[in-house]
Amino acid sequence: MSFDVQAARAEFPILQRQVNGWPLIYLDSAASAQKPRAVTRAMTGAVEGAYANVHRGLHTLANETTAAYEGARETVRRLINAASASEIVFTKGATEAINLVAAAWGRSLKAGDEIVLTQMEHHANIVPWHFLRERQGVVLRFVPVTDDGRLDLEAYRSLLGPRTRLVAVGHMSNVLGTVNPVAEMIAQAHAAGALSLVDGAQAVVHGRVDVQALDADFYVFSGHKLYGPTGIGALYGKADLLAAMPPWQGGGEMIETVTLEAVGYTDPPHRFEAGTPPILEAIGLAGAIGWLESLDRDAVAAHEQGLYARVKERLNGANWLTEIGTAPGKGAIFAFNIEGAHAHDVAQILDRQGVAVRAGAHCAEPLMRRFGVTSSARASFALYNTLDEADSFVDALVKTRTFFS
Ligand code: 7TS
Repeated sequence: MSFDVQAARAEFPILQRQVNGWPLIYLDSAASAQKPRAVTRAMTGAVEGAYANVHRGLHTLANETTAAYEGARETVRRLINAASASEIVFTKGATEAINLVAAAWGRSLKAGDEIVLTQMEHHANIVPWHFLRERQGVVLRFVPVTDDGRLDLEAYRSLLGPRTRLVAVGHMSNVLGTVNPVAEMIAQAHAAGALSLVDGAQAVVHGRVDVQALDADFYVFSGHKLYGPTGIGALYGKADLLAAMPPWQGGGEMIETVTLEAVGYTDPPHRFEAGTPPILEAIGLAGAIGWLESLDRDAVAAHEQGLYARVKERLNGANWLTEIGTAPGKGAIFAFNIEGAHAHDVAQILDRQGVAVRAGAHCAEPLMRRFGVTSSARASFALYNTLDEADSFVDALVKTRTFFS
């Protein structure tokens, strides 16, 4: 198999848009990806064909919708090769999934227990752990980042100790593009008697993930970056860990029995899905995953790498621009600053040329601080971007630079 980018683009009507009189060049997919027709089709199909609340009906539509919702869980299981669909908890996204683990699993942590994080984490994988520091006296330790944007693995090993309870690490940085050696890090965490949580919000989009091969204890991601809808994401947790965890939110669907005196909780995953879940969003996510699985994902990854390589090649020798993150094997994310220019101004001038990039701290303030900047611009590539777009982006950048020199 191979990958036909034009055929893929045809599935994304929004890519036909003009922006400020230019054809849209959407390079902000790391923030949120555009959606293929498979997503709209799946969601519209449910709305117009089979919709009711899940799990609680004895009528046909309720049963059909429940089957579709639980089918979506099976699709997510397949995507990350979990052993069982009951190890997949639907959440609002990666952020909510990490908050769930911090609140439910983290509740038993004691003052002095340690969690190892890294300097390159998204705030979603920092702030929930700070809650445990503030509320329970948990100690946070951070793996430093090298100048080229890798984790200092020697420092990581030295941070692991008898009090380490959890290592929580991003699989792929949303700023640097670095792909971290999580399998190796998880093995070392386990050797130290600690559990692992992997933030796969970026990594799951660009490569195959196998939670069993990684031996990850928890793995989280968001649907909207994976070409799916907003409002849906997943928490994978090993069956025995989820089974031992107390619930987080309470309400309908997560109970076994309720009396005026007591409650009994149901088994995972439903124990962690209080209330009416994001039914249509889960069905839409399954549509996105099904569509993605119809592609040759290795060829897609090679295509994305080719886009990044083209930008790098075209900018070779450009001394007016500094890239943040140059680790070997990094993914197709290009964070940069233009000398003498604020990233927000760069993004606005690019927007006037139809090019959508993100600018700011990318919800990674500790990482920005590590590199001595307060913000950067960031172009992030998706499977629907073309080499022509990569060229146009560089042309637009060169033009943008003239405003500042
Ligand atoms: N983890 C990583 C690595 C991310 O990149 C993001 C979102 C999240 C967690 C949070 O995901 P959410 O869907 O729960 O919000 N990253 C970005 C970004 O890079 N620009 O906007 C959002």
